[in-house]
Amino acid sequence: MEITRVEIRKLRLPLTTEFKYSLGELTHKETVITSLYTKDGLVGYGESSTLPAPIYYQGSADECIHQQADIIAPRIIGTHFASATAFRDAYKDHASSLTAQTGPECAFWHLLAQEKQVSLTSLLGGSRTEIPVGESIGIKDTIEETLQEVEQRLNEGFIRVKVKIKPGWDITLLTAIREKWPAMDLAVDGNAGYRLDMHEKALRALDSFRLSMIEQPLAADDLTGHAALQHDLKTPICLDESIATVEDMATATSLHACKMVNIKPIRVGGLVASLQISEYATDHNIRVWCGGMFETGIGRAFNIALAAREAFTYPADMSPYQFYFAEDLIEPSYIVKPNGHIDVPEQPGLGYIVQTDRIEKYTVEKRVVS
Ligand code: OSB
Ligand code: MG
Repeated sequence: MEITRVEIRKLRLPLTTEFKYSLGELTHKETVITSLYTKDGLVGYGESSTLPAPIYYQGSADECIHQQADIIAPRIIGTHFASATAFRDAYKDHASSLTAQTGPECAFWHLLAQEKQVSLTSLLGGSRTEIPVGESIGIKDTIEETLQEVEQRLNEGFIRVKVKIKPGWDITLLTAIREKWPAMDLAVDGNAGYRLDMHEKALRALDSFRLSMIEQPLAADDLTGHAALQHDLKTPICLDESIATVEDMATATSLHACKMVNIKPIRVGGLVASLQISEYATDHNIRVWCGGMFETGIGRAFNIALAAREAFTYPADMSPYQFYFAEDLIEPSYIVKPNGHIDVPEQPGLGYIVQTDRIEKYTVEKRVVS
């Protein structure tokens, strides 16, 4: 497969509702859509989902565009690649942003699926026909608002709910949720907002809410802190921000820093690393599941295919686009069925039709390398 042209677009999409978490507040979404063109006339799409500020993880949209256009594109144009690993090897030690790496690599998987005439899911070794999903609920102004959203999601069939927490927005909230729904599958995500020395009491108190996991309570680099906490808590700790590579996963495993890991292609540079990390984790009895970062349907298509692998046993963060955007970049978009699952597409390629006119409509910047 030989790439002849790379198009990189920065998109700005208004959010239909703003989203707050421990580090800040989002009012609109920026994302980078990468398309790869081959000599044989195929086009592959991928997404590097970014946030309007370089919070959460590395890589603003602008940094992504710079690395994709100036570092990655020149290394992939004109060369024949037989596998996604070979493709990734062409730039992985040269482009430091894993966010920037994700879009091109996913676009390459999309090309492979088209060339081989198979679904992305079967290319990735997935066998599920539907995946269980849940919502990630942001920090609201009032507990009442959160309860209303939880109720709405449960009515819509969502199988589990994850609520964002931060110091001071945790115990009272969880007490209120558990009072109404003693048995629902409930998880929390601290987005690295706690410190073991300052918030030990609250962190220990989380153990009494029968949570299915406590996601990333402490700083990304505080693996020993997570290990100390996991040692004392019966609730599984799930790492998100801490795990960027399979080496991080190995370190976390040897420290017993977690019992679960949230795998997001966008955080680890694409699907090659997602597969490596998930295999390492399952081999070491760490439960894996697929997270998200407000991708549009293009990025979500890769997350859905990944979550269709047997190892991904916990429901994915996979809210439908309507929760965030006025329209999706794929049509028809995926839907959450009343049983709380999303159907895994079986047709060859991405499984969804990319809406190029909508990509164009939201594009605020474009770079072409050929
Ligand atoms: O921690 O999982 C996270 C969004 C932005 C940054 C970090 C996180 C999230 C989410 C989004 O929880 C979940 C989704 O994409 O549906
Ligand atoms: Mg998280």
